[in-house]
Amino acid sequence: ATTREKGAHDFDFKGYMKSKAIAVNEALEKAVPLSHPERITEAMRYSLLGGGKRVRPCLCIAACELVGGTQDLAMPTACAMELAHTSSLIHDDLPCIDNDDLRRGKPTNHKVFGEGIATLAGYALLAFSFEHVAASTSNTIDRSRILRVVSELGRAVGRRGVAGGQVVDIESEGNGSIDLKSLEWIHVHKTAMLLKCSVVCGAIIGGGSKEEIERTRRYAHHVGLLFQNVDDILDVTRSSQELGKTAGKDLSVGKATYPRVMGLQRAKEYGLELVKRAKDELSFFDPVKAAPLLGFADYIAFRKS
Ligand code: GRG
Repeated sequence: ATTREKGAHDFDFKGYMKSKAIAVNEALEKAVPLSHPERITEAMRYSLLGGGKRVRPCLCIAACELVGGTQDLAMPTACAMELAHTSSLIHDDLPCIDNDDLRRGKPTNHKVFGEGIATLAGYALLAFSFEHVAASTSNTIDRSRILRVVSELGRAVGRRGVAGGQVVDIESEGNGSIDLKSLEWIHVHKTAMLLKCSVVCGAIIGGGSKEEIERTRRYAHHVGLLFQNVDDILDVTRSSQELGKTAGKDLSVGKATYPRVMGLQRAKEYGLELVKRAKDELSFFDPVKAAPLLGFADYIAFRKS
């Protein structure tokens, strides 16, 4: 292997993620201090600071660094991605949507603060994500880049992104004959859009070229689908372990998943195809600089839980 390839191979992905997540947690803590009216800030902080892998902010920082920017320049934008993500989780758990009692092993926001406060905390987090990018991004960053970030974020969370994806997901509930195209439409919008937005905005802030930005966008598109593909496969394999090797999950009932739409074996093969496609987009970059994003694709593809 050449020195460059060796460098990429030796990359300590877990160490990288851990150090970025610590920095992101500190920045989030400072961004939303406890203040009047305390009840809503408490609710915002409960979901924002109570765990979470910080995947989106880490992707944002990694993309910024990939194109020559720094962690500090990317931080307000990286935090904005987590603020918007947290907002969508709070709203997703509400009784009127998924009606979940637990999130990250803890009672959901509305279980602790009530539905009214949880709804408002979700809105406030989403609104603040935009304010934070606009108000806290360094003055040294060209204003046109900040405008592009705000526009990408708005698109990613709105009707052409996360919210639209959730609507189609709700509408498709109980549809036993959903095809691959419709399944992926939901995943692209509900999950991949904010992941794409995170890397794209990182690359914008870092001063990436059009080609660099679009490469990272396509990379994250495949990673987003991979994320769901692996989730669906783990769901089946987990159930088969619980039920004994021969039983397994009945793939003919329940919500639409990759194994249900294409069969378990084909779904696994497709996962490998997605990780390859994601990494192919990065072959354009210096492999040492692309190591965090390459490591991230492997981390998603080969995770066990
Ligand atoms: C307020 C933006 C907004 C949208 C409202 C409710 C809704 C519309 C959309 C639901 C969006 C949703 C829950 C998508 C699933 C996203 C997903 C893959 C969540 C899990 O992400 P991880 O694993 O979670 O990164 P952690 O806990 O690590 O943060």
